[in-house]
Parts: sequence; C-alpha cells; structure tokens
Amino acid sequence: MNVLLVNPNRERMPWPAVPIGLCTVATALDRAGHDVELVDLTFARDPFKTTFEAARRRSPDVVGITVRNLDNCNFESPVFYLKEIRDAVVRAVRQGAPSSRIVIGGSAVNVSPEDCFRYLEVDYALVGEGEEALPRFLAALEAKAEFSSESVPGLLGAAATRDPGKLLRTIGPRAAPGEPIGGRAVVRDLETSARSEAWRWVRLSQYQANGGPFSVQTKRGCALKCSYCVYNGIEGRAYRLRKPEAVVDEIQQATEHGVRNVEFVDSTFNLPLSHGRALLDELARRALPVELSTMGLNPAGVRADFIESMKRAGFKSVMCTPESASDVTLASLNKGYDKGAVIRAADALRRTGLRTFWFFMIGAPGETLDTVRETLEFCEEYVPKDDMVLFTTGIRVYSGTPLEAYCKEIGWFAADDPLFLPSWYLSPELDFEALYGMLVRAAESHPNWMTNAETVLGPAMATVMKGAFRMLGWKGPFWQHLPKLHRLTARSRKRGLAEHHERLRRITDVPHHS
Ligand code: B12
Ligand code: SF4
Repeated sequence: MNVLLVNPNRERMPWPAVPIGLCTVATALDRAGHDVELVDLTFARDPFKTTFEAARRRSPDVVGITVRNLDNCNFESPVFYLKEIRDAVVRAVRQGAPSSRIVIGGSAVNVSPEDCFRYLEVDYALVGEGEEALPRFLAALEAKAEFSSESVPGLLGAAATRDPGKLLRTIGPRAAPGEPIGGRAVVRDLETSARSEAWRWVRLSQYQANGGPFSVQTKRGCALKCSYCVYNGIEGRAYRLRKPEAVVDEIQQATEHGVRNVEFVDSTFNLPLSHGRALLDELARRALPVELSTMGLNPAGVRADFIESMKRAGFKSVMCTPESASDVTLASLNKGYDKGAVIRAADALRRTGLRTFWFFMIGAPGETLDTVRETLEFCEEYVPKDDMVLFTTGIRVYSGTPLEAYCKEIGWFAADDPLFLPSWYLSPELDFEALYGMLVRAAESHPNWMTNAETVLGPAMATVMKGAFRMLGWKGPFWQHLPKLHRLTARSRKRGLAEHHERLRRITDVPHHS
C-alpha cells in the first residue's frame, strides 16, 4: 500500500527528539513490502503546506501520524500541542488527499487514547506499539477483512470510518479512556522486531545541529510504581530486554551514518542493574566513536562501580531524576528509594566527574516549604557547580496513574475528568508566594539551578541559542553550558528572573479542568 507517515512534533526544547517510534514503524512497513514516505515537520517552515503538498502529490491509501506530546508538562507556561496537529496536519491531509484514511499512534495516544482520537478527528487510533500492529492493520485493510482485536491489536475506530467491517468501540474497564477491548498492541520479541534505522527516514544532521542526539532503547518496561508516572502504562511493567550486543550493533550501524552522539531513551536506564552492567561491558568492549548520554538514571542502586563503568563505556553525561531529596516527598511519590540513595548516587556521580543534569519535581501530596528546603539543601551540598539542576513545580496528572486515583478521591478533579488538557496537582500546603520567592532566590544565587519557568523557549530562540553555543565551540549537550552562560549573563538573567517572578506571583491557583 501507499503510505505517508507524518511527524508533527515541532518542540525543540530541551532538544528536538528524533521520532524513533515513527521511524521504527516506517522500517516495519517497508519490510512488509509497503511503499513508505516519512514527512518530518520538526524543522518545516509551514507544516500545513508541507503536509498538504505531500498528501496531494502522493495520494496515499493510509496516512500514519505520530503524536508524541500532549503538552509540554509545564505548570507555569503550559503549551497544548494537539490543536496545531489537528489544524495544520490532519486538516491538510483531509484537503490534500480526501480519500486517505488517517491512523494515529505514539505516546500521547497511549496516554489518552480516546481523547486524542476524538480531538484530532481521525479515522483510527492504534494504541500501544505500532511496529507489528500497523502492518497487520494495513494487511487487513488490503484484504478488506473485518478488524478484530486479534487481527489488529490496539485498534480504535469510529462510526465515521469508511471501512467495511466491524467497528471497535471504546468500551470496557479502562486504564485510560479508550482502552481497546482486546488490550494494547505489544511487541513480544524486541530482537526480531524492526529498529528505527532513523538515518533512512529523517535528516539526522538537522537534529544534530540543534543538539538532538540519535536515540536508542535498550529495553521496554519499568517495574516500579511511582505515583504520577505513565511510563509503565505505555511500556508495561514487565521488562523486555534487548541483548546488549544487538543494542551496540544498532549504535555501530548509526555511526556508519555519521552519528556521534547517542542518547538512551529507556524509562529507566539502570534498572534492572544486571542488564545495565552487561550493556556497559559490551559498550566498553566495542569502544565505538560516540559520546553517550542517558535520561532516566534512577538513584536506586546507583553505586560508584556502576558510574565508573558508564564512564568507561563512553558516557559523557547523564540525566538523573531523583525528583526529591526529602524522605517525606519520596515516600509520597512512591519512588521506592530514600534520601540515602539519592546521596549515594550524588556521591558516585561527583567522584567520577560525570556531568549530570538533575531533575526535581515540587508539589507532591504532603510537600511543604520544609521538604522543598530539604531538597534545595541537598543540591547545595551534593551537586557540583557545573552540574545543572531543574526544579519543576506542579505535577502533571495523567489518566491511569495512582495520582489520578488519589486526586479524584479527594475531589481535586471530578471523577469523569479525562485529564487530557494540562491538569495539575500541587500540594495545598505550599504557599505560592513563598514557594516562588524561595525558588527564584535560589536560582538567582546559583547559575546552575533553574526553575521550569525559565525553560520555555520558542523554536527560533532555541535554535539561536544552540547556534551561538556551536559558534563558541561549546560542544556536547547544551545544558552543560548553561551554568557558564548564566555566569556570563548574570545581570540579564537576574532581570529575566525578576520578570518571571512577577508573572509567577500572579499564579494563585492550580487550574482544574473539571
Ligand atoms: C526519552 C524521553 C524524552 C527525552 C527525549 C530524548 C530523545 N533523544 O528523544 C527528553 C528527556 C529530552 C524528553 C523531553 C520531553 N518529553 Co519525553 N519522554 C521520553 C520517553 C521516556 C521515551 C520516548 C521514546 O523515545 N520512546 C521510544 C519509542 C520507540 O516509543 P514511541 O515513540 O512511543 O513509539 C512507539 C509507539 O508509541 C508507537 N507509535 C509511535 N508513533 C506511531 C505512529 C503510528 C501511526 C502508529 C500506529 C504507532 C506509533 O509505535 C512505536 C514503536 O513501538 C517517554 C516516556 C515513554 N516511556 O514513552 C517520555 C514522553 C514521551 N515525554 C513526554 C513529554 C511531555 C516531554 C516534553 C514535552 C517535556 C518534558 N517535561 O519532558 C519534552 C519534549 C521533547 C521534544 N522535543 O519533543 C511525555 C509525552 C506525553 C505527554 N504527557 O504529553 C512522555 C510520555 C512522558 C510523560 N511525561 O508522560 N523526553
Ligand atoms: S522509575 Fe521512572 S519510569 Fe519507572 S515508574 Fe518510576 S518514574 Fe516511571
């Protein structure tokens, strides 16, 4: 079949994300003998025009759109992305190729299936992992066969569809509104399933120029149960591990296409620890010419020997996500480790000198100014001056999480609120004025500490900043240069923070969308 795939994600902060999910689906469709083109709108000037022209030129049987982010998870400056996707992408396809069928997939669809499906006004949504399910969907379409949850797992359809066959309805007990009756599409064997081969589908050089590394998954799943997290809703609780040799083969192949920066995008990189260790050994043995980094370093079980192995394996930086350094808050978030583990991880990272971006999330149930202060004191004591720290305020509540259940139990959200639009929890024990005062003062006196309010940059500004870093010869992940930049621009940063503070002062309530 003639297939057009579209990546509408134009977010460039913290860096543009290579759409490896969509690329994986593209490789799988290509393997199955379909004629595939991928249109990447990340750097497109006019997303409507680019999509419209591709749809009209190609007149595809099926258009697959990946939907990654619902919103930017930013309490102070929320941006909801789906309106642009509907208006500039779905409508462009409808106008350019009116008879094409549109199917959506991706992490946002996996978080809020039915709402994405309805809001975007598409024909189908495929919930779960697409690399095996989408080829099955196309095979069923081609054969004009009836769809069932066996033939196409994870499929949601609407009465509006022009297809013959049984329509799948969004009913049954749900983890999220729109949970498909037969469950989500899951890939059982990650060894034989398709890989992204992203160099075939997108211009990796454009990502590289904007600080976007090549992304690789070493496994899927997370067994932990943090109260706010949707990752294990997306990837499942059971670990599906890839063989370390296969992961490193994939990286080696990427280097043959010019890739020099690789980021691991597992939900948690270092768990299970034995798999992490085996991967680090294989990376060290193969010594590929790449700089490695990872998000999702979980402080649980991080010891000096593990960090040493990361360094030997070629890691230049990591993103560590303790979320808090207060035992009260860690327990409330159900993180599964205590402050002692966060201190041990910090010690290990400091000793090895691996540059670290630390993430803390403020506002869990039970959080008070005292627990926030404890986290700031931890940063003062354990985080080196050249490491970055980001404090985000407010917790984005997602459907299907324990935090949703808690919020609905206490009446924070109405029982039928789908939490599709940016929806937040922030501990009522925190006084806004005092909290923001504390955070702004902390950021002012620490060039390496940032509040989320400072992170929202438009695409043009993000490109200018990263371009300037390149011109100055500053290499590696851009965040590593922020402490330097903030020191150089201390005065204007202070003014910027004062402006943020004025804006933050006006926030007096947590928006509820009930
Ligand atoms: C790694 C990661 C990051 C890294 C990205 C690094 C990089 N180099 O790519 C960093 C830390 C930079 C990051 C940033 C952000 N992230 Co992030 N990130 C993730 C994470 C952990 C993995 C994403 C990934 O690569 N998955 C691997 C690929 C293979 O999976 P996939 O894309 O889902 O694709 C599969 C299916 O979805 C499906 N599929 C995909 N496309 C299509 C299309 C069709 C047609 C079909 C049928 C199927 C299909 O098949 C694919 C293969 O199985 C997810 C959580 C998670 N576990 O999914 C969050 C996640 C995607 N991020 C999220 C968000 C919000 C963001 C940010 C906006 C803000 C933030 N606070 O972090 C920014 C935006 C960045 C950007 N430029 O878009 C949210 C998105 C949902 C939402 N809440 O809106 C998630 C789900 C986490 C969360 N907070 O809930 N992120
Ligand atoms: S460890 Fe990370 S991915 Fe796993 S449940 Fe907790 S926040 Fe989610």
